[in-house]
Amino acid sequence: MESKLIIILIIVIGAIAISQLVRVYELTAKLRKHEEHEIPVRDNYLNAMLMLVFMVIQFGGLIYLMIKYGWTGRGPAASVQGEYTDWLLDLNLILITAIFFLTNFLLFYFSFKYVKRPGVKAYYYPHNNKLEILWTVVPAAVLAVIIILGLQTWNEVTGASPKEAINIELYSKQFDWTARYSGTDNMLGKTDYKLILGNNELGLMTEATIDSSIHAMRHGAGGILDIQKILNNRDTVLTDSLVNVLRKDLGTKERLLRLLNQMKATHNPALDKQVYDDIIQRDTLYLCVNKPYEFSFRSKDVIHSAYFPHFRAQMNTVPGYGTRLKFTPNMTTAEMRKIKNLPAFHYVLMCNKICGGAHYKMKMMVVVLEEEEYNAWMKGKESKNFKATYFPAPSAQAVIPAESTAISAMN
Ligand SMILES: [Cu+2]
Repeated sequence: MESKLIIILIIVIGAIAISQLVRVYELTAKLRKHEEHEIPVRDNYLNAMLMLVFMVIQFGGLIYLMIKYGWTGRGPAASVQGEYTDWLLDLNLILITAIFFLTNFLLFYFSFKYVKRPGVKAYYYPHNNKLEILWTVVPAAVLAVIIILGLQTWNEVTGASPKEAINIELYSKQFDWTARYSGTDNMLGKTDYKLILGNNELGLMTEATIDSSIHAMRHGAGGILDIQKILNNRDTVLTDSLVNVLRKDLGTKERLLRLLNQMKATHNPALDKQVYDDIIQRDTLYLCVNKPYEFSFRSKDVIHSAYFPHFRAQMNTVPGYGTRLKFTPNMTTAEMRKIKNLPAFHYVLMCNKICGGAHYKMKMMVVVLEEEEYNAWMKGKESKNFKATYFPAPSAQAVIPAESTAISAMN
């Protein structure tokens, strides 16, 4: 408290001192019969020199940084689409850099050259149509070229994937990424948020997952039957506010149950196999070099953004709204390690939208493999598809269908 007071006091006294000094300077100038707006010739020449010095420091600094961190500081792109966008960025950067040097040179050099000299009057030159046309048409033409090339690149990068593209879903939530490979059929099975349960975190849709969600909604902990039991128990006294909360919760769950029953009625069990061969993968995303990938995104909670800096790809993930992105990795992790001379380098997928407290660590490692290595990895994964993880042991496999028939009998 005291130290703050002293700091404020120092600032106030400092301001008063400066204003008094300025006042003294003005008065002495008056005594010397010298008006304050009359700048001495010596000061003008000094300022002109400083203009040149500033220009040299500015240009030198920029060139130094470009040499130190590489021309753009980006490093090589690791995808086909990334090479297109890098080409466009380089073109823009070349133009911007050239114009920067040219305009800044003119600005500072002319300030130096045309310094005010005693007895020299400035030349009055108010207007020139030719010049006006020149500096309107040339930037317009350059901008048109940039925009046309930009639209072309945009269409290439965001356009539809080729048919043979591998489908992968990336599911975002606070604070991690889960990948879902589409399995042997290259088709991602259907999903619904209402099916999200402990053993079905991505809400995949099959007859069995619908049944277990219906079961959980009715019989699970905090389910409809539990709430009804509390509300109907005449031996306990509930406060009004608690009754309200419970009734609201009950209403929501009854509505969800109705929707689940509708889902069950319209679900086509023939589609289950699209879900069962899907492979859920955490922590590391494995990709095959030179294969086109089509990524679909979902979000469980808030808006996240899937950012693959080395592949120059980014897309928001939005709750309740699917988004997509494509790229073809064209450099394996091993190749990039060699180019960067960093033996421990890894590609990453990061969240690029401030999405909450642990946003900073919401990332997934990405490993790009040669086709052979990738196929070997995938072979090991195929036996761990959704079906295998959802029905872990043969004994459990027998229990769940029995349970589900019991549930459908109850409904
Ligand atoms: Cu996030």
